Amino acid sequence: MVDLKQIAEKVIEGDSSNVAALVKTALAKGINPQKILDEGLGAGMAVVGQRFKADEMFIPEVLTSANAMVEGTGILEPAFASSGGKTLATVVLGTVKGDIHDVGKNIVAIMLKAAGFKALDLGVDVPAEKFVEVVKAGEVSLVGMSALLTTTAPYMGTVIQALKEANVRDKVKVIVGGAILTPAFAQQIGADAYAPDGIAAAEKVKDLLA
Ligand code: B1M
Repeated sequence: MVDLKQIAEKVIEGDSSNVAALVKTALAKGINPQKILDEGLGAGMAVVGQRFKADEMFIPEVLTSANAMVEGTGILEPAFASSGGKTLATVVLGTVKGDIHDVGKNIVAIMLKAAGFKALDLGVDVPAEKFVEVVKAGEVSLVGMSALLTTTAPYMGTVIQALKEANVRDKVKVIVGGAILTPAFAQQIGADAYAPDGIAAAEKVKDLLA
């Protein structure tokens, strides 16, 4: 019998190969993928989040755990289709036009994948039209934008305006982040949420799409 707590522990340890092996065994034993996600992988990542907030774990360790979680969710993904489990929501991410900083955005992408979302990463220097095109085309539930420059942050507002003009703003939630941003700025440009780091971003996205 696979103990889901063991999966959680291996996520906390950042032990990707054992996470993969245990998730495969759990699936083979017929355990529901949603249960594996919630009580195994997700439970482990929740502890990682708490330890990060308490300064007991730091970014490199958090990323190792997140990568282990991503490994596990990758194995679960095909099983979701046939299990009746919730379909994983897709979020689209990008660093906005004029800005090529991507380290933070990449961390956010990993955290969102670790939280069980499909993260479609558009990269850097992303124009409003590209965000609109992707939202119009598909099953995207949320748009995440990153900006690190005082000069590019206002472009996030331009993207939100473009989503409104394309009549798709209501289809998606919008979350923004980047070192120079504040919750007040996020509110001012009409975003649904602001997050200061990757862990908080994953928590906010879960709340927004609950
Ligand atoms: Co640039 N840069 N840079 N830079 N750079 C900053 C941002 C700067 C603060 C440095 C400084 O002057 N002290 C400054 C901006 C000042 C300002 O506008 N207020 C600056 C500048 C001026 C520039 C250039 C204009 C320099 C020049 O050429 N004259 C130029 C601009 C290029 C462009 O984008 N068009 C430039 C270029 C570069 C490099 C290419 C050399 C390189 C980027 C490489 C890359 O990203 N691949 C670079 C770097 C590395 C930095 C610093 C040193 C580090 C950024 C970083 O990676 N941080 C940065 C100084 C600093 O921030 N201390 C600086 C680590 C990362 C983990 O944190 O990105 O904040 P961060 O992400 C966090 C959170 O903010 C949050 O979660 C992340 C994970 O915890 N978060 C989100 C981020 N996005 C989120 C999205 C969310 C939610 C949370 O939801 C979707």
